[in-house]
Amino acid sequence: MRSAITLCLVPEARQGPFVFHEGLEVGCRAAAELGFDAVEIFPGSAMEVPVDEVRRTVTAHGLSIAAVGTGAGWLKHRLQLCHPEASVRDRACEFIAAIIDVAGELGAPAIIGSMQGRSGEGVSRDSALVMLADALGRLGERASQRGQPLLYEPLNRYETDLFNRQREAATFLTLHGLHDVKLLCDLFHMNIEEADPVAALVAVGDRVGHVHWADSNRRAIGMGHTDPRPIVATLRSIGYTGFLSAEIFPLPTPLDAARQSIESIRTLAS
Ligand code: LER
Ligand code: MN
Repeated sequence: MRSAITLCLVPEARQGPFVFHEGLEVGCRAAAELGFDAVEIFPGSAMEVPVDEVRRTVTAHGLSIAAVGTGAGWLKHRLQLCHPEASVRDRACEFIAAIIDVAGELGAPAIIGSMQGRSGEGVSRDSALVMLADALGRLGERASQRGQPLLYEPLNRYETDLFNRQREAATFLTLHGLHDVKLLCDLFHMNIEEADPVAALVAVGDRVGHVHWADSNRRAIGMGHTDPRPIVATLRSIGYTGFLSAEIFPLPTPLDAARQSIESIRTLAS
């Protein structure tokens, strides 16, 4: 398994679960010095990902890009895939599609986490799921044309009511023939929602496309009460060879969080 660390380019997301916030060059230099294989980027939009410049910076540091987040569409523009207004849903899809395109050029998948939205006034959960399936179908196909999966992330109950657990999400993807969509298994959300995270990973097997490597309190693995050993053993047993990406709070300092993350990955999963 390969190591990655989050690098946020959005000032509005300063309080979010991202480790580096000082720009691409500074974040890449720190990630490379610590020995990470890759960075996971959280940009304000596709326009903030100038492909040639990003490729140059990342490769100059011997890194690759693990994934690109789309959550700024929600955070900055309040776009989401199951919004009651079709025009907002369309803009949400366009926002994500543009990120899929630049991520694809950089050899990385895009993530749909908070952009999935939730049911609400005028949208029942059932109709939200129809909208979600439709969007994942179109966006998954676009990702696949660029040689990438699309990463769909079940979130905890305080962030969405669409899917909180891996198994239900995998069943939904299969039911709708969404073969281009893989699951992003965030260990922080799983700690809240899964009765047995290990059993959940076994159940979804090769649907696992990416892992957010976070402890129970969303700090670096080792700073909370999750036991990562059975999780790593299970990921190995299901043949997972993708990224363990530290999407965590930069606590007590970004450097401490990053150092603890890379040490845990080296010790347990390299
Ligand atoms: C995104 O990866 C995530 O985990 C969400 O909790 C962000 O709000
Ligand atoms: Mn996550």
